[in-house]
Amino acid sequence: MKNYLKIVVGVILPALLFGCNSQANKNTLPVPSPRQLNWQDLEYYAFIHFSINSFTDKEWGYGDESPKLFNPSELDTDQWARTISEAGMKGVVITAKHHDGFCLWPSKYTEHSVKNSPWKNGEGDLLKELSESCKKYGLKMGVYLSPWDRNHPDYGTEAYLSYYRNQLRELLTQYGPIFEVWFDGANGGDGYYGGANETRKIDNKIYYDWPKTHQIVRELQPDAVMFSDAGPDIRWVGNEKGYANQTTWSTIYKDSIYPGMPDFNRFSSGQENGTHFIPTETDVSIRSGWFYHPSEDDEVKSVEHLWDIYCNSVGLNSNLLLNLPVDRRGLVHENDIMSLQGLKSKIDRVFETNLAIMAQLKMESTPNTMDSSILTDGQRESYIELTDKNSKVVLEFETAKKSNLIVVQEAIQEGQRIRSFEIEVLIDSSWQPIYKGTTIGNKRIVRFPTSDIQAIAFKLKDFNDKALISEMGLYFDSDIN
Ligand code: FUL
Repeated sequence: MKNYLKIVVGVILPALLFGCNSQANKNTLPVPSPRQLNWQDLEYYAFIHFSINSFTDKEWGYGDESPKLFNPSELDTDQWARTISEAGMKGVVITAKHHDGFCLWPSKYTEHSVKNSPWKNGEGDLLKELSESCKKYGLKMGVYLSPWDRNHPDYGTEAYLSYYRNQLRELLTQYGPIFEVWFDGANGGDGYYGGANETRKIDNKIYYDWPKTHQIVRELQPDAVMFSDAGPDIRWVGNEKGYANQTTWSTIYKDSIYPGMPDFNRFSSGQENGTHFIPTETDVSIRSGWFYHPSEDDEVKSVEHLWDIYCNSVGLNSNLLLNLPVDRRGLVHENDIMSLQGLKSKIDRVFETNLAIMAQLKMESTPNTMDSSILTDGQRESYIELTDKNSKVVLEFETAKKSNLIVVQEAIQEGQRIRSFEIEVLIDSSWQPIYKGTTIGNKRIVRFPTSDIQAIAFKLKDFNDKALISEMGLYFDSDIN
């Protein structure tokens, strides 16, 4: 009932204000599925790369490593989950199997796993431990299962696909709810392959027969989103640096991209008129490597760097998947924890007070002023609808507000529509342009030099059919004077 009221406010009231009677629900744009919307709400969650590579100082194991090398001395998944939850992240995706083929759970389909390692005398199951820790700390769990397997003798044949799918079934049935399944795009090349020691090339487009594998995920974990370079639910942002494109459409022509395609970057901005809603996920490691290397202990990304990444991923219509390379003890390293905590307190500090709550909302084509709650209630379902190009949404303050950051969100449940916008602010009674942007989507974070502002004017320049703005926020990052 509450939601119903909000939808009425969101659609009808602005329609009255602007004298239009269009219905936002009637559109033909691709829109997110409920599972994609739930995923988009998570915004920030962890990746963990931990496996045999953590002990061999490598990024890509060849596949011939002895399981005996996997021997963490103090492995504690509660420490991971506590760290992740205290960092304000909502979940964790774990490398259940990386390219070297070593499995962190005792898969019944291979000997190349924890069951032949000294860890817990071969009795351990890391996925089980992590799923229990996630439950304890209220985190969602996701799994990365590398399609490329440099250990398996059958890699490159049909038999391997059955093996891969059997493993996927194990992961999706033994460890409770899974929120995300991560299908890596790195595929094929040289490897051990059961002793063949050769190069195996596969055709990325056809070998994996992905629709069949996707079906297993839909059947066993219908709420899970699937990541790959090309979706089907979420897609790669196109780089591993942590920065989404300034223009980021969540829409794409699904068949224009495929996992592992060579010139993928051409499409990393998405395609405005794309036929499918497949938003981006930004994956980046807190260190340069994905796996732990002692030499990188003093090269953990700083809080400032992570904040910049956050603003350029979550703040550019993407979600942030931040990798933590668990160390040889089996713990998230102290230096990584310091940066994570620093980022958490920065995010808390900046977003503690939405100054826009104190504003009066004005639209150009009407003399009416209303309070700003429709834009500051944190509800995607309540939004204002604008149908005229060059419409303005103005937030006015009684007294000037010291600020330097604006957040704008579209009602993406109705599709992504805004192509370009500008922001002006009123300083000492004079309007000054501070920003020109393109897409918004789920969230756009705009940073600008600290100013005492009396009003903000959000000016729509261009959009598809109509613009639906669900949230606006004004904040002050006190680290910048
Ligand atoms: C890449 C892999 O090759 C890297 O090792 C890492 O797992 C990264 C997240 O994805 O494609």
